[in-house]
Amino acid sequence: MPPAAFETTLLIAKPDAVQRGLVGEIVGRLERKGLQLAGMKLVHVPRKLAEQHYAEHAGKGFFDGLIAFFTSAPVVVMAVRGVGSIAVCRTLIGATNGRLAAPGTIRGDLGLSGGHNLIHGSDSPESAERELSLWFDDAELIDYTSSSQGDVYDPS
Ligand code: IDP
Repeated sequence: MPPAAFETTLLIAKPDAVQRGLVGEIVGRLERKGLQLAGMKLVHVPRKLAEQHYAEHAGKGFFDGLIAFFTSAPVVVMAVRGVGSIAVCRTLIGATNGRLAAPGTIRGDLGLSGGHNLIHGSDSPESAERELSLWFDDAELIDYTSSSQGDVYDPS
């Protein structure tokens, strides 16, 4: 397997995560994995931004409900860095429906819904690039080297 690239991905703790007080649990899982926060903010999402974020789902049966849910209460938007972070975060998040998501994943451990499923994560490098520029200005992303990297990325 070729070495994975150091990537930045876009994660959003959705309204249900904030309402249920699960933001700390979710961020804790990311930190314990060795991932690094590069940006983080609380946003009550305007409808237009929600529609832009979920543009690929426009016209689907669940779209109106998804936008209503996503704009119903604040979310926590995060830029998360690490080697292979896009795929790593998708693995940590688990399958879309909490009833089907594997135990050990965020959705598998913490929810039962297919729509109110706690967290969004970019699904490809292209999505990550698009979504990061949608949610963050460059100045909001902080570049720093974590002192834990020698342990997290030890090649052995
Ligand atoms: P993902 O979040 O696992 O990548 P997507 O297929 O990209 O899943 O769907 C985006 C979001 O739309 C889901 O996380 C979920 O909140 C919502 N969603 C997807 N499919 C359904 C559905 O069949 N019913 C209700 N909501 C759905």
